[in-house]
Amino acid sequence: MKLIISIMSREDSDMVVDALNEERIQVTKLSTAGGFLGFGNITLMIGVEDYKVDKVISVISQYSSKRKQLLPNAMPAELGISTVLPFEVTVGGATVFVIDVDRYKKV
Ligand code: 2BA
Repeated sequence: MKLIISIMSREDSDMVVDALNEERIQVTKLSTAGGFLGFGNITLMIGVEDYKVDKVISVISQYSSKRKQLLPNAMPAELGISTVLPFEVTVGGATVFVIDVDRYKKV
């Protein structure tokens, strides 16, 4: 058995948890914060049989890997310009640890 620990944004974590629950994979969600930037993030703890590890990593990659997104960037009205110029930002990204579990027991 393995324990997968994965850190990602709160927005992405909702989709990851839903997709894992649909696969009948249990998840514990912790509210955490990055030590460097101090931004809030989510840490998921997922205990699974070894053969499910790749499936979990593929779900995490599908819903939380780094991607580009266009955001609207409205020009200030004082400039008399009504154009909205989109700009590109990078969102998402997950860190994944896979750890051997010596013993798993529910009492
Ligand atoms: P990422 O490497 O994508 O890391 C995002 C968040 O994932 C981190 O938030 C942290 O909460 C967690 N994380 C990543 N790698 C980890 C690890 N090996 N062990 C435990 N937790 C881990 P932050 O610490 O706030 O970092 C945010 C972003 O700032 C990082 O994005 C990275 O691009 C940058 N960064 C982090 N530490 C840095 C440093 N010492 N020097 C320069 N840049 C740093």
